[in-house]
Amino acid sequence: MSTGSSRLARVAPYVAGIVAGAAMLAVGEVLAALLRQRTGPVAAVAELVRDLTPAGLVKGFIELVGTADKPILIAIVTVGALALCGAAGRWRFGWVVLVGLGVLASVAVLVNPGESGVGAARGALVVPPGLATCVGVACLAVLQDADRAARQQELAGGADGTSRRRFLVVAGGIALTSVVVGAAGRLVGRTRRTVEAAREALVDRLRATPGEVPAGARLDVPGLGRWQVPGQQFYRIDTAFAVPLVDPETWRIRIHGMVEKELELSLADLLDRPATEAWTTLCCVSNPVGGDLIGNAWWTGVRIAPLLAEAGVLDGADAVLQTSDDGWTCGTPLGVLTDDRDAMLAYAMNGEPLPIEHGFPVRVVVPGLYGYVSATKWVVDLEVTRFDAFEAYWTQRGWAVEGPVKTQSRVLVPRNGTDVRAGEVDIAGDAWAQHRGIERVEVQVDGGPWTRCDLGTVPSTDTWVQWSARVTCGPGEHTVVVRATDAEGETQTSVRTDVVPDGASGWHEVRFTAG
Ligand SMILES: Nc1nc2c(c(=O)[nH]1)N[C@H]1C(S)=C(S)[C@@H](COP(=O)(O)O)O[C@H]1N2
Ligand SMILES: [Mo]
Repeated sequence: MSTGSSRLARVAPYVAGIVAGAAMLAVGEVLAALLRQRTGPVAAVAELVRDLTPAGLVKGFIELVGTADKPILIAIVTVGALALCGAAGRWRFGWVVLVGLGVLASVAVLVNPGESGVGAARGALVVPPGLATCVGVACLAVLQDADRAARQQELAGGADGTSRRRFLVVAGGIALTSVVVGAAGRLVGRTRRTVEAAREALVDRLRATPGEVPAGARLDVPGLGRWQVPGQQFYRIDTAFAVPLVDPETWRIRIHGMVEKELELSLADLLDRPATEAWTTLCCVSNPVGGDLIGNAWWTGVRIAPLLAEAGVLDGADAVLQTSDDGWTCGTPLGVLTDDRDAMLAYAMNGEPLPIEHGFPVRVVVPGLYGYVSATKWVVDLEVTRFDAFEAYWTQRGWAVEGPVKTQSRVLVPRNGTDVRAGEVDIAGDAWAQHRGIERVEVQVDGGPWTRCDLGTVPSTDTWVQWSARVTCGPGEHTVVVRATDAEGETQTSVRTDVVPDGASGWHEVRFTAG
């Protein structure tokens, strides 16, 4: 055996590991791009590393390298991952290292504050690292097998190098494919980056105010959470595995159906019209009692009522069928779009262009209705029609045709199952009954009398209301129940129902221990 081939035999396990690692990284990136996720697994890990690094160090690093911080961090993560994979190549159970990296990347995308989403949208986040790990592990197995075969042949003497050549061909093939796949990933990801850039370019054109939280809306109880929810932290619900990427320059909305005159508007047309700004709390019909599929934001856009008036709604219409760029539909009662509430085509959220995941460039926001019957993201079509003429996406799947928000309240402080100091205990949370308003919130501790809570002051009936109460709790376990009464005098029912077909009802209950 020549020294050349023995040297090759020595580095072959590392090559196997690095090439398998490269395949893993490439597959992860291309899948994330195909699913139109904001970041690939590598960038997600880089962001996690940055977030876990002490702020002082991060600041020093940015001062040192300037705007090159992200590419440098991504390069470090890439090289680090490949080095670990290289080391793993030497080991029979090297796949464990790849699985470990896959788990790390999955955690990184799941905790990434820039990736919103629940349910399917959230689950889709782990598809790229998950499948990439499978591919990486498979490549490693193939390469380690090929290396083992070559080694055996070399040990047996009469090596003519065929097995070693085979190893090289397989490794070269996988490496080349990885480069091509990785490059394809960059190319596919470009659409997302283009729309992201178009969104950035709109920041100054919108002239939306950032929304100043009204004095007294936010109660000062630790753990209660924000009254205004930033876009990045806003709950996300939609059926889109790959978020729609809509070019704001070519976006149009068509208003048609039972109207005298069809309207078609571009984003520039909307921006030319009088803007309306309002606080509106959005919530999801599939939010269980005490759940967190709810958020409050400052929306800027154009009211829908004047647009419908301009189009001239014909007699007999009672609904508007909304359609999104990705074909999702919902049916909204005509009445809530033509009365005096701030039902709007929103183009800004908290003073910025809508985040892509929340409907960029334009979505509908309607105070008082659950999102599934009103809040179409990436909206492109409003058809004035009749409820008996269509079935929308969720009504086809067993959900109610109409979805007014039910009066609800939840305890956020203390959290269920936590310990507090005995004595005076702060109980706090929020309550909502959009477009009716919250008049009263009461808590009941350990089945005792109902205590009326202090309420935050809110600018309209369309938002959630924070509440708090101070109660005395001796050492031991306690149960607190909350109930809200809307401004029409209706107290929320204690009857627990499931979220299907028209939203959960029932009182939220939390247990805690004082000591
Ligand atoms: N295009 C589209 N719009 C949609 C949905 C959807 O699946 N597709 N889901 C709706 C539902 S069920 C809710 S609760 C709200 C959630 O809006 P958010 O993701 O901005 O919080 O969007 C609504 N708009
Ligand atoms: Mo929803």
